[in-house]
Amino acid sequence: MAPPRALRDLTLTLVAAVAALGSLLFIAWKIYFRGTGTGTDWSGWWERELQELREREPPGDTVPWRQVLVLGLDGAGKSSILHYICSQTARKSIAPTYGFNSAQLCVEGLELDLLEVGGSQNMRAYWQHYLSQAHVLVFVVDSVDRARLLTARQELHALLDAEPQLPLVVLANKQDKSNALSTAELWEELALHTLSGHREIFLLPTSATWASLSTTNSVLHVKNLLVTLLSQS
Ligand SMILES: Nc1nc2c(ncn2[C@@H]2O[C@H](COP(=O)(O)OP(=O)(O)OP(=O)(O)O)[C@@H](O)[C@H]2O)c(=O)[nH]1
Ligand SMILES: [Mg+2]
Repeated sequence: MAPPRALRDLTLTLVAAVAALGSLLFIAWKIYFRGTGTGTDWSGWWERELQELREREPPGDTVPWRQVLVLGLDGAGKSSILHYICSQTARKSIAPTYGFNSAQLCVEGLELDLLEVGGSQNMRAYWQHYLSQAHVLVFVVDSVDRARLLTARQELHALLDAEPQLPLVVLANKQDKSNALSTAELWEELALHTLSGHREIFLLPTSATWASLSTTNSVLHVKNLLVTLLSQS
């Protein structure tokens, strides 16, 4: 005799629930053991991710490929600027970058690979590993963070010592703030005048805010500069 319809429906519901629970447990198990099963920790995980990114094959010869390495102390505005360049919109809030952040842009016959590596202290030791693949270094400075200008300068000079030919674009960011240092002041504070005369150096005022989109501090000028610079190299 066939079971009553209500009992059949209840059985089907129970089977579906058990299957869904099983899937959830399996996913939870995978996530848990990805971090702990092989004895690796969080930093080991993202280091492998960075390594893969670094070893990634550039695309074929058809479209010229250029890598823009974006560095600078934490909170300087690297992610905000990348977002602005790629979407032409500003973001109200943005999370700190733990690891890296990358974006691709096809513009005027070039494929630009924009790679930000986070700026927190523990990340800075890894910056230099990304220099050799880069076609240009964009170094973002928080123009109001006077307390850390010396650190920014030391980090920048340490990077440049390793790559004497690499073109440099310094962005004096957060120019929308009333107490921002001017580009002339930052040129001095960052000791850009002491850098070798063979390197191409640019210093641009920027502001990654909505209000600045159509001003002289617009991040869109950075995009134009990068395209001009990288079309020649
Ligand atoms: N007023 C103002 N705030 C900005 C500007 N650019 C970024 N910010 C803010 O500064 C904070 C840090 O910006 P991020 O873009 O996360 O900085 P980051 O350099 O990527 O920092 P890490 O990823 O931690 O290395 C965020 O709250 C942004 O909204 C700017 O031009 N003007
Ligand atoms: Mg960031």
